[in-house]
Amino acid sequence: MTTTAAPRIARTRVTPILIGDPPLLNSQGVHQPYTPRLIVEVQTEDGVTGVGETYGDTDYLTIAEALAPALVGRPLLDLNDLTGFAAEHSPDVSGRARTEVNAGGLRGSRTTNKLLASVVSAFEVASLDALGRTLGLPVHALLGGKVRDRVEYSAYLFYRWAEHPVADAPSDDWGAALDPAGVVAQAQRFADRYGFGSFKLKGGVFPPLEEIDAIRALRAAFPDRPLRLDPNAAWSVDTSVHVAEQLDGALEYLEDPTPGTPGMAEVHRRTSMTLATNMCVTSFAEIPEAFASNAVQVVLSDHHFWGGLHATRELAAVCRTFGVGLSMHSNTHLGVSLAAMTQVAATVPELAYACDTHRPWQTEDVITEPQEFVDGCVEVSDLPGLGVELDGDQLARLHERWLTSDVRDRDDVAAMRQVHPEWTMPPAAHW
Ligand code: GKR
Ligand code: MG
Repeated sequence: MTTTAAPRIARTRVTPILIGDPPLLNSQGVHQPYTPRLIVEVQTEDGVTGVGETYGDTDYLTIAEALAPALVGRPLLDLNDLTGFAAEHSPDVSGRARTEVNAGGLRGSRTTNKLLASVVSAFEVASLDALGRTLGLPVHALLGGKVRDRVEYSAYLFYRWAEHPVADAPSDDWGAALDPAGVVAQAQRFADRYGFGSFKLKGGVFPPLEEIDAIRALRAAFPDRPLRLDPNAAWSVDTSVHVAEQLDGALEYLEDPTPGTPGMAEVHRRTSMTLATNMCVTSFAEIPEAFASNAVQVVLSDHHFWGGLHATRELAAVCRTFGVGLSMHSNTHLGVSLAAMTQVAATVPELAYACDTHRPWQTEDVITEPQEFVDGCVEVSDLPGLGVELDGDQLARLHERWLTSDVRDRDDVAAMRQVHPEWTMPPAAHW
């Protein structure tokens, strides 16, 4: 059934862009100098335009480019069957040949449904932005209203090189962080510059004992701040248990220490450590087993791969029902995604943990006034829609970069090979 009163979609636009990214290290390798994102625009027949952002690798772009023209003529308000509609209008990307490109592995299994949901989320957000602008209401009001005026984010600490090892790469002045002292210095800078009150260290880079030392150094430097460690499932169950015992009392939570729901359940059973995930619970289908076995105590939602802002609120309700905590995962993103994250986070009463964001690592954006982090928080905009304006010149510049580059997919393994030619994708639980 379709809604007839709402304005219809008259025009859609999908713009692939490449954004500069620092040499951040993780269990697979290192971030490339540029990473793809997609900016989606939805314009109503009244000429109101809404914007959304999502992952930009080839599979996402392929789906988005097929879905965008099919949406023209649909009522803006038909959001509840957007996923079904998208499934009908999507090309099959399941069999696309891949080499080792697997950044998706850092976000759990890479299923066709998740690819679809990630694309749908951008169109859902753009539609809500357009609807809010039409009605003069912020997106949070369309979701039932905000329960807080500011959303707290945590500082996302990465081991990193000072510079990319290739010519003509973007650069910044953060310097290298390759040991506990470097991690503490990075955390101090995050705290001084943005006021972040909690810290997450991306682990899985160095042997676990070195990462334990880094957390201990952070604990000594910031005795009262919540700390998290996320090795992206690089550890075996036994290693995870060892780290959890060593860091007992030092961590707010341990994130995805080991792959898979059964492994996570065993780590929790043997240690009582609070475990968070953006890898083993990434879709509704993965919830029953994980909650029944008490494998995770905090789900890190990502409105992109959960399918949008309404889906995020549905996830919040399920978590509430089962007494599981909720916070937010992030990947390299710009201000449109941050605005969507902030709007939906503002509506979830039980959000008890500061959300993740990569945004401070980005030095460019596609919005005219990038959000500021004050005391680690982003203010919840009450302006119509998402409360951000696209910067057409910036969008065109980053799209031009995409057009003139051959980077189409995030590939942390290939980036690492620039320095270590023998590097291959490390298997999960390799430590
Ligand atoms: O940006 O290197 C990274 C992270 O490792 C990212 O890809 C993860 O998916 O941020 C994510 C996480 O929390 O696991
Ligand atoms: Mg994670």
